[in-house]
Amino acid sequence: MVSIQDRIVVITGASSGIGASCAKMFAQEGASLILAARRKEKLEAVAAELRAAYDSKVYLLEMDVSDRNLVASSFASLPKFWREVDILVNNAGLSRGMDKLQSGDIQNWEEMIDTNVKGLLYVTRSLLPGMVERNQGHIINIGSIAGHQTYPGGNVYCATKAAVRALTEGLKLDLFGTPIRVTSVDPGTVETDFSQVRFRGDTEKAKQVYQGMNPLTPDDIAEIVVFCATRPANVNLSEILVLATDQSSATMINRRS
Ligand code: 8X3
Repeated sequence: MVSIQDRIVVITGASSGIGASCAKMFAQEGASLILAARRKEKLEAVAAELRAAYDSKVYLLEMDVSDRNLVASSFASLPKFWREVDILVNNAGLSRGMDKLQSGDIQNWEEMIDTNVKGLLYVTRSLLPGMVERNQGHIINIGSIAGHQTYPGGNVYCATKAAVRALTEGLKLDLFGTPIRVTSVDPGTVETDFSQVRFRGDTEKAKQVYQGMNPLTPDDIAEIVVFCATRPANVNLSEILVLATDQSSATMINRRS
């Protein structure tokens, strides 16, 4: 394991779920963290925990990744200490609804495309030139099984995650000849507020997603993300599909009740 002590790590969507778990696990390894999310109070709570538990250096960005100008200006105006970002975890993402395409809510589509695809691009476009200039860096995209398999009602969400997969590949091609690493960690069912967001707070529907199965936890994924970031420089984990043992495909989930 290669030390990432004092490395500067940007994590988007860091206020909850996989992002917050990544923040915790990178903090445990002594990294300095730039945490970005829309919800300032939640971000502040995560930061307070990390400062108290690990004495971490944390810088917060209250930011919607789909706000192109805000993303550009937030990263352009980072204080000197924080400018040389070593690792970017593109985690911010969401799903909205599971309607058939013929009855899909166009506003939901926009939100998913804007966050999962455009947001990832805006953040990457802001930070990658510095990595190229310094000849150092690692981009870790959080994809999904949904980028490998399309499931009924998944249409646009699956398309955005297929786009993330293509962008991970494209990045690696465009970075040919540089030492910059590009990784995609693609989870299946992870118990977070993902389903609450998808079903807009319909707790019953959200609960059914995890009903009777043993899902992955955000910590399971964060551990893998940190594993990728701590390999020796000659090792690039390109793509990791991570499923709960109870999940055999996007649609086959073993439920005991
Ligand atoms: C989350 C996994 O299968 O609910 O990206 O789309 S799934």
